[in-house]
Amino acid sequence: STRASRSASCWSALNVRPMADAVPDSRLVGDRSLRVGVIGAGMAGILAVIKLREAGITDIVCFEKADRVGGTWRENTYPGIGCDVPSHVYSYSFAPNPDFTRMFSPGHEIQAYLERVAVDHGVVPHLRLGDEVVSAIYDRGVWHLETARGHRADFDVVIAASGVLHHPRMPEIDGVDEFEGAMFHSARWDQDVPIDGRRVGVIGTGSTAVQITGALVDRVEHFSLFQRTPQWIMPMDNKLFSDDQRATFRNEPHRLRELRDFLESAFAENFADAVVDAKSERLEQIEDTCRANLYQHVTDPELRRRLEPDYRAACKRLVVSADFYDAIQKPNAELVTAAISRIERRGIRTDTGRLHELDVIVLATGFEVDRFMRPTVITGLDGRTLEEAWADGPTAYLSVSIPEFPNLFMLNGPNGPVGNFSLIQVAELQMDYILQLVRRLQAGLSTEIHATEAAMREHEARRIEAAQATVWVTGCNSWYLDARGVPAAWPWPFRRFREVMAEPDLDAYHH
Ligand code: N01
Repeated sequence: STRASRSASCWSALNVRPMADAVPDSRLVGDRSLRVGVIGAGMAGILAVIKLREAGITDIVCFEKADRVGGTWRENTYPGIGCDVPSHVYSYSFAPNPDFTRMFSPGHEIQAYLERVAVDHGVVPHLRLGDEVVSAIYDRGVWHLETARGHRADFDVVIAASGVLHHPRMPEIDGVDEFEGAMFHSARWDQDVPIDGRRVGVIGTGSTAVQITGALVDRVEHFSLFQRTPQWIMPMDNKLFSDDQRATFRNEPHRLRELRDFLESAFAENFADAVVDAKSERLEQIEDTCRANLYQHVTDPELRRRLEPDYRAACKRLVVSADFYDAIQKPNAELVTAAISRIERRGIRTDTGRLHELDVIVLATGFEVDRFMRPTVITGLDGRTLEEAWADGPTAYLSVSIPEFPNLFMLNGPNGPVGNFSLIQVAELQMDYILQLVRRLQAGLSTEIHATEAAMREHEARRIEAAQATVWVTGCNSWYLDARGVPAAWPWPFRRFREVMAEPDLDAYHH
């Protein structure tokens, strides 16, 4: 093809040896210069562009509907936002950041980090900001993409990096339209709304609400936290890195690497591997730590009773906080456990009949976690849409490939390790895996690659069975559970994920 002939000069110009490690030379039947479309310029999309460039692919367009990169970290600007995965694990392995100021970074540092990586690693020229992909149609080896601004572009490969915790979930509460104050979802924080000295109500007690509580309570006149379900809180020591420590990280990179390795294995052993084994001793230790945290910090037995969950720790995504219990016990803070019956003009009324008068309501009510690339309309082989393929819920082989959607690969796709590992680590391993498939296309060894239906079904069956041993099914409701009550997550330890991602099993693919 013309593209195949174009590629030879492209390779020599770049002085890149394609495929050297992935495919034996004797099987190299020719190089194709691939055009790759990446959807989303958050943490995973930035990574995809960097890794594709490293693989010698330069014809890349990364579509981002917003006007800045950063994904979650661009969108979530609520007071107190931070990451509960240690900063030096929540960063790219190839771009360590000696300048993180804390063990667990505030959101703006992560956003600045992502922006800097995008600049330093040559991502910027590939970005098409403010242009949302509205449809992607596959036809005989080519993905035709169309954007909201009416641009059309064709690609050989599409990488969907559109995020997981992305679409705000609005609560179904009567009277939401009646409130006369300001109201917004936590991921749509309105920076123009004054907060200081006002009466603020937050609905929800997930990681987001807990962070907001700690950050707002001292700023507002009255703080009301509307709790439907109490949360276990893991204490956190968010220590500052001193100037000396940061200088050491900068000047002696191996020290930073050692810290990262240590944190990585500690995180895997102490948390990620524990939650997938409901019987593990480590999980009991997590619960003991959380209970001790509650009992040490909350002395009023009545408040303690209202804050104590009746399900196992880490059944819901574990909340990590250094200041929540202190904050909720401040004189101007109130934990409201009566159920919300409706929102009215002046505030929130609970089923006890009491009206909580408020100036601002924050909906920290979580996300629609089953959307993935949607609402983008994606059409694969034989006109089959993603909406049809996912009629019973989103599935993918190893979270990466969907049968009948060739040459489309996902980062942080359905049923992957969301919440239990660092999503950056997950995306890096997935991207290395995807690149091995992309290299086959590059080398002309395959023209269409997509998982077989059989491989996906078998993987799903094993995943669902394994999920029965996790803590997520021990009697709580959470965003991990899909419509059937099955955890939409990776139910095995981290090392198994690493092993499976090391090399694609081509028997699982049409290729
Ligand atoms: O959302 P959530 P989140 N009436 O879904 C409540 C990551 N994250 O944004 O438990 C009343 O956890 C709901 O109540 P219930 C992290 O992975 C990480 O807080 O369903 N309440 C729940 O309390 C996290 O897990 C970080 O009974 C209603 C809350 O809203 C994920 O994002 C920071 C309601 C939703 O909690 C999502 O966290 C932030 C209603 N109608 C987020 N509807 C860190 O790194 C919902 N709720 C620290």
